[in-house]
Amino acid sequence: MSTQNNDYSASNIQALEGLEAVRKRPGMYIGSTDIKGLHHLVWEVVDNSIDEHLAGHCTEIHMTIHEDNTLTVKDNGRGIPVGMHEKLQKSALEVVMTVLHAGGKFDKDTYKVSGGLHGVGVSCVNALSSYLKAEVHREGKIYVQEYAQGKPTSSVEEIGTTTDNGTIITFAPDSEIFETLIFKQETLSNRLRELSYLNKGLTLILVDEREKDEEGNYFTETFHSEGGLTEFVKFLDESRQPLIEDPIHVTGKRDDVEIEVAMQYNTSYSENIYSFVNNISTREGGTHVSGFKRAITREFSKYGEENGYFSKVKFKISGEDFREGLTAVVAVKVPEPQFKGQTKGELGNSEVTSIVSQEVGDILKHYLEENPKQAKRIIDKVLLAATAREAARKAREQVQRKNALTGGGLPGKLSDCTSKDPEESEIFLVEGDSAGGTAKQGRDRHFQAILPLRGKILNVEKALEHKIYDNEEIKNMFTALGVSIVEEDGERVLNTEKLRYHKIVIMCDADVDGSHISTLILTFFFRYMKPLVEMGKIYIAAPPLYQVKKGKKSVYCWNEEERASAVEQYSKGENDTSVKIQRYKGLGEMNADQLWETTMDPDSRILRRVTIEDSLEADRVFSMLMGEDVPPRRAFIERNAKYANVDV
Ligand code: 0RA
Repeated sequence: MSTQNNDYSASNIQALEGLEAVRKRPGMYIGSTDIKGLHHLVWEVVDNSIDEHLAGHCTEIHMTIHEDNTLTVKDNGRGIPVGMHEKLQKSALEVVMTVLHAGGKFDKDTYKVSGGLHGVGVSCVNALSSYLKAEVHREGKIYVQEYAQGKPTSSVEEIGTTTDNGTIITFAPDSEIFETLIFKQETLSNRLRELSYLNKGLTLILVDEREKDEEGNYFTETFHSEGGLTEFVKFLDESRQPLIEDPIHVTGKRDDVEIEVAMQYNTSYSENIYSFVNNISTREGGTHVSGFKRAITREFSKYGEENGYFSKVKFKISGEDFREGLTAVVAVKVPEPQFKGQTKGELGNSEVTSIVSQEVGDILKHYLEENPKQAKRIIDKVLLAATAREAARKAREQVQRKNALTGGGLPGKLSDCTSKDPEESEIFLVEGDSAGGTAKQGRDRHFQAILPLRGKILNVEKALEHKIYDNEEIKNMFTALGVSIVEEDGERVLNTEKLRYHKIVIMCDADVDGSHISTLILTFFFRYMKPLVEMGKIYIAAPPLYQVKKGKKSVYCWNEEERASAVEQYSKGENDTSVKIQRYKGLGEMNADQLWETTMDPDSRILRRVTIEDSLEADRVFSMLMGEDVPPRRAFIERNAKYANVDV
């Protein structure tokens, strides 16, 4: 199969050494070899197609997940060049596919996505794939080359003629490298949707050949947006009530920095600012977001002062108050972005702050002058936010003072662990007093604490902040965990220095009510203790759904398949196939030993860590599941019914 010759030139060896390095230390190039790293491969290929779009040459990107979990990305860009590379004396296609960082060296006339977090080059994808095929349609001809673990297994072959332009990359991630090879449809779908809003006019199509409908058609989704960020904001606020009719839209360019912002105010209390640099999400914000916030505070303050709206206010209005109920997308394109922070998710270029601040400021000032009705509505909301914040501060201080008076006492309901080392301590938040009792008996008291929560906890999505401090369960969670909300420069931040447990485990019944309660607790963490979620401290316990028994033997089952196979195994060679199945309706039905064994014992339990892999989607889902609006909630539940643990 291999047509590789043995006459390695110096450059050949260099190229292979580069790719060897990628295989030796994949983490250095794609972050990790888990499911995140796996998807990183896809983004690497897609980024190249997006670069073609940014350069004005590509209007469509097709992504296909094949049945065998290989993946194809097809674009109608210019096609990877195939001519002879003078210096390396081989086809440019082979150079792009096998030389580290070669891809970007060909044309420098646009902002490259590859300036950012990704940008290790499509050759990295090649190095980490057991098989890859590159097909190029260019100048009337079709060219193909195949590779294994980054090494060509064929020369660049001309296989036919074409009237199209473009590149088709098919690859199989290498099982020697990756812990999992299964692409997640939802992850790919969410990012393609996001890319369609960030690149208006571009069509992105996802086909998943692993999923067929009744008529035998593959799962297909098409993403295309003409409205860009304005539509993005509307999508994010789908289940919220808008405060102004249309999002405020800002576009501008200064000193080679391109800016686009869309912002909308809604009647909720949450602030949601999503930011991007060269199409890459900057989860930790950075200088572009600082510039945006600065403009909001400055322009609204000025407008409010000048129009006498703040004359009666007796306390300081903080920056946060101007952003309550604000959903915004801030996207910039920067020629040479510097990424900072732990996960490189923060833009560092200092010049960007004032550029964004001025551009957004100019348009916002104009908007407020031209739209006094809308401006008044927003200012009224700001005043409400400031008043509520003042009330929340008082309520919080009262709770915290009370704690101080009672010697920082822990909640009476908490059965604490004996260890005082947060690194080894865990807390179980348990639904109901009765399950709490069982958990208390079953636990290892050395490192496991139990806090029972009563029934349905407060839905924080619908409550004002100061109200949440009246709630017993919520107060208990703050005190038991040892975290507090403090104000720094008028901004609320969660102080986690005194966090008492490194694992916070939500343990609810495996039924519909239980999952509702989990969602309420998660909503609380997401809105008021988000850093704990980001730090990966929040877990969900997975109690078994069934116990299948025969004589003295028994086995726990977590899903239908396990149950079916257990029943089959136990009934082997017997006429009587009613062997005994117990369905656990609630945690309370297990005795303490069973609960320990199945759900709490670190050696045998299953814990699911809660991540904000896609906080944008999480926010939308929380506001939808917990909000007022019924139709989207029903649609979501129906769409996801097959994933939910349906109570039987
Ligand atoms: C190098 C140079 C040019 C385009 C590309 C690579 C390219 C790479 C990929 C990967 C997936 N799709 C792609 N499309 C293009 C510039 C081509 C030119 O100057 O004609």
